[in-house]
Amino acid sequence: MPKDTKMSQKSAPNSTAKKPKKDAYGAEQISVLEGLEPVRKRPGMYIGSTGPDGLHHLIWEVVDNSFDEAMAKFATHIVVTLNENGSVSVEDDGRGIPVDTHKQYKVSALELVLTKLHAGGKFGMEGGGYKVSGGLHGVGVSVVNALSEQLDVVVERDGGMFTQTYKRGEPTGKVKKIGASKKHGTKITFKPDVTVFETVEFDIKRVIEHLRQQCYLTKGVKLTIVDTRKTPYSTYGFYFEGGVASYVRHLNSHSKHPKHPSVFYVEKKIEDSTIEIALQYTEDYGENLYPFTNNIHNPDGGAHVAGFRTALTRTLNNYARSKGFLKDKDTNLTGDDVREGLTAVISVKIPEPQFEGQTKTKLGNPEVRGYVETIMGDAFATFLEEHPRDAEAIIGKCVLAQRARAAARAARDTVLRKGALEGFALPGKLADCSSREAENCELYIVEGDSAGGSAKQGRDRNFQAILPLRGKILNVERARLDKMLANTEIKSLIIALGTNIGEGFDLEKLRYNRIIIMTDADVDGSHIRTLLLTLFYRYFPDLITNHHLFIAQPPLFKISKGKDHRYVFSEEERDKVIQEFQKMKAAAKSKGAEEETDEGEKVEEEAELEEGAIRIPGIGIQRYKGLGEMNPEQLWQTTMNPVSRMMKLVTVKDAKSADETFDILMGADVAPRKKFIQTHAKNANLDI
Ligand code: 0RA
Repeated sequence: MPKDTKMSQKSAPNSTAKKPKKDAYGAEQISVLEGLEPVRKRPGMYIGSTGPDGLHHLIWEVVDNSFDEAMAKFATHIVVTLNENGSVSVEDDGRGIPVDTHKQYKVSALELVLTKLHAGGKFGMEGGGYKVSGGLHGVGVSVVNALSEQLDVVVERDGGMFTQTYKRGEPTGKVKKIGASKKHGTKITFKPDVTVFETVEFDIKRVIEHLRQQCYLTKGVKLTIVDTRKTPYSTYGFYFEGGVASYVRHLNSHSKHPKHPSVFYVEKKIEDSTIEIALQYTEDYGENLYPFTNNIHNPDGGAHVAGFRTALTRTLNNYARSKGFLKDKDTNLTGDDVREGLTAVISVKIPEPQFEGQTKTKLGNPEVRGYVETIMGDAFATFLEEHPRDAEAIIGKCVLAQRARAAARAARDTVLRKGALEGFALPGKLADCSSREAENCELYIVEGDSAGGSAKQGRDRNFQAILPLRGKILNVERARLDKMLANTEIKSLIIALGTNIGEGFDLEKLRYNRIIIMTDADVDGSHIRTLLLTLFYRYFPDLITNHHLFIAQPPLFKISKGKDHRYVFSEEERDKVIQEFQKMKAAAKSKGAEEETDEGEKVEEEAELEEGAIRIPGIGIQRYKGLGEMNPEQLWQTTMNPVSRMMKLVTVKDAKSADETFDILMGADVAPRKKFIQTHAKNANLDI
C-alpha cells in the first residue's frame, strides 16, 4: 500500500491548492492507483475504526467532497438525507464528478474515483489534477464505496444524467447515461456494509453537530439535513454567511456573557493559504480556542495557534500602552492574561498540511505561524482602533486578569511559605493505603462520612486510599485559586493528590495512579460529581488527559432469586434480569418437583431484603439509593474490587460538559438556571 494513502491527512481545497505541474501526473503517478481490497481487509486503517466513529466517518468523507466543491465556489447547496433503509444520500450542486473516459484506464473517470484508492488524494486527468480527497484521513469516496453494501452515484453534467451502482466497491455495470440534464451536481447514496461495522445506526445528533461545524468553516454554503427514518421527517438547515464569526457568536450564545458587542473577524489570503480568524471575549475565566486546518479540528493546536497567540498578546500590549491603559510602571500583559475569557476560532486552509504528534492533531507547517501572526496582528490592531469601546472592555478584562493572577500568586506564595501544601501532613480524614508505589495506588473520593465508613472497611488497604468529602464542597466557578486553597475540603484533596496546584502543579508528584470519584446515584451525588469534575477540569486538566480520573459505578439494583443474585447498573438491565429470572423460574416449574424449588429459598432471601425492596413473586429487587446502603463487603464486590468492578474513565469531553452544566447551575445567569431546573424538576431536588 502506498504510504501516503494510509491515514494521509486531508489535502488542500481546490481553491487554494498549488496548481500541479502537468508532468506530475505521468504514468508514474497513475501507477499508484490501486483497488479497494486493502480497504475491506483493514477498514480501521482508512476510517479509524469500525465502531460508531468509523461509521459516521463515511458521511464526513462524502460530505467533505461536496464541501470542497463549495469551497471552490462551484457548489452552493448540500443535502444530506438519512434514508429509511439505513442508507445515506449526499447531494450537491457542484460540477459533478467527471464521467469522460480516462485515456490510460479506458474507463469512466467516475468509476476511477469510486473504485480506486488515490495516493496523496489526487490523481491525474487530462488538463490538470482532479482532487479527490477529503475527510480526516483524506481517503476519498472510494473508501466509502468499499465499505458499503451498495452505493449508487448519480452525476449531472455535460448535458446528461449518468449513473453507476456498486456493491462492496465493485461496479455492477458500466456508467450509464439515463437522460438529459441541464443541471450539474453529484448525488451519492451509500448503505454501510453490516458485515464491516459493529453498528450501522446513524446518530442524527452527531450528524447535525459535525455538519453544523463544517458549515461554519465553509462560509456561504447551504446545508440541509433530512432524517426520513421516522415520520414526521425532521429537517435541519444551516447557512452561515459570517463563517467563523458566526461560529464564535454561536459558541458565546450558550450561558457565556460577551464582554463586548463586536466579534473581531478577518479573512485573508496569503501565498497559497487562506487564514480566517474570529474572536470575542466573555466574562468566563477559561479559554475556548478552536483551531482548524482544512476544516479538520486540531485540538493540540500548532503553528497557527502559536502565531495567533503571539499576535494577540503583542497587539493588546501595544494598544494598552499607546492608550494609557498600561502605565510605564505596569508590566506587560502575559499570554495567560489575554487568554482569560477568550473565545476564538482559527481556520487555516493550506495546500500541504503537515501534522505532528502522536495523534497527528497538531499543525506543523512552520510558514503558517508567520502568516497567522501577520494577518492577525494587522487586522486586530485595526479592529481595536476602530472599536474603541470593545477595545476598552477587552483590555479591562485582561488587566483584571493580570491583577488577579498577581494576587493569586501572592496568596499562593504565602500559603506555600506557611507550608500549607507541600510537605504538609496528610489530612486526618484520609485513610491512606500502605503502598507508596503511586503506580499501584488508588484514591477514592467518597461522598459523605457514612459511605466513607463502608468504603474504609470494604477497601483493600494495601493500595486503596479513601478520602471522604463532606457535603457541598464549594463553588469553584466564582472562586479563584487563592480562595480555593483556603477551603479545607479542597485543601485535603490537593494535599492527598500530592501534585500541588496552579503554576506549582507537578504530575510526577501524583500519589495515586487512579483517582476515583465515588458518589451516590442520586441528585446530590450527581451534583457533587459535577463539582468535582469541574474542579478537575479547571485546575487539574492534566490528570484527565493522562487518564488518571475515573468515576466509580456502583450498582443501582440487586436482583435476587433464591441464592442467585445479580447487581445491575440501569433500569433497563434490571428489567432484563427480572425477565431472565422469570423465564428460569417458569422453566424450573415445568421441569417438576425434582428441581430445587424457589419457594423455600424465596423466604430466606426476602428476609435479607432491606427496606424499600420491591417484590415480584420469587424475585427480590433491592434498590440502592446510596453507597451507605451497601455493606462493606457488597461495596467491595460491586464497586471497588478491580477484578469485578466497572469504572468510567473521565474524558475531557465529560469534564467539559460537567463544566458547562456547572456554569448553568452556578453561573451568574438566572435564565438558563431556571430553565434547567424547570426541565429537570421532576427528578431533581436542587438546593442551589
Ligand atoms: C473530481 C474532479 C472534479 C470534481 C469532483 C471530482 C467532484 C467530486 C465529488 C464528490 C462529491 N461531490 C463531488 N463533486 C465533484 C472537477 C471536475 C471538473 O473540473 O469539472
